[in-house]
Amino acid sequence: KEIAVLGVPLDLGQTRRGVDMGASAIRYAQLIESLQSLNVDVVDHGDIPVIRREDAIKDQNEHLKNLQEVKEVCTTLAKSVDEILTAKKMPLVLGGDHSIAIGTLAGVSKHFNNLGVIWYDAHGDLNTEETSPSGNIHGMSLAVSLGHGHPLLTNIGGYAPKVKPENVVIIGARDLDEGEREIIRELGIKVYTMHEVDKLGMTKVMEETLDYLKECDGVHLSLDLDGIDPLYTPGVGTPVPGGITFRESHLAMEMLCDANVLTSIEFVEVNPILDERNKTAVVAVDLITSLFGKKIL
Ligand code: DIR
Ligand code: MN
Ligand code: MN
Ligand code: MN
Repeated sequence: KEIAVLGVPLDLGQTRRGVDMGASAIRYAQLIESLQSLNVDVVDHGDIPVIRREDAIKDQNEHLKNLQEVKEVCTTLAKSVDEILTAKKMPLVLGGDHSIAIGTLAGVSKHFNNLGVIWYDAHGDLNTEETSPSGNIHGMSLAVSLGHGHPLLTNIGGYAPKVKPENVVIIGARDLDEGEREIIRELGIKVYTMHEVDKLGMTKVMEETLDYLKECDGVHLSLDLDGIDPLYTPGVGTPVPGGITFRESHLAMEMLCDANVLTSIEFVEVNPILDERNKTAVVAVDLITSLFGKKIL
């Protein structure tokens, strides 16, 4: 199956500059070449057009920053992802900040009746305009995909919700806002916080995750690089100590590869300006190659 790489140089879902260069940093870390050396059929579809911060509306709702701009970019992204899946290719979306998941999932979910989502992240991204302490849409993208949030976002693609709460698994959470804890409780979302990762070990976490999603007809992996410990991935806008290790993440990707369940993938929040010599993008490429079958032996 052909892999279609799509960059989304959007930084308007949060306030730190530089995450718009994430897709370039991942390409510079030899993503395409590394996949080709595994004999993966990969085509780089380039970047989708985004609105630059300089051109964003100046007078913004501080509780929902850059709403119009994020909506427009996610609408374009949803169309591109939809076309990739219609052409029977697999989308590999590179952020950009995590608000782009709204667009990716809007494009992906119409192709599945029962889409599963693995949200690999230090955060829940389950805020709404009412609960968000920051007003940043990258902290709302999972809530929006579940149908909770501003209608301009939840209705992208013309339907909501994109995902059912019982088909979502969050892995790596260690920084949740109070409103996010409430929605997790209300909707009964499956969460493996760092407590469970420590206690069960990544093998069990992934076995349980795969079992939990076994009725799904597709599975999307949304991987926020801040899910991994900032020791390994310092180039992210909101680092949180005590994260998933490099080895645990490798194992998780290898188990996903062996299970052969993923139907779309996105890697987000790489910020080369905050990084150390592109270390975070290199880890991203390393994890992606594990997803596509790279083995040590
Ligand atoms: C925080 C941070 N919970 C917010 N979220 C981040 O702004 O809603 N998500 N960084 O990845
Ligand atoms: Mn306020
Ligand atoms: Mn996130
Ligand atoms: Mn995060």
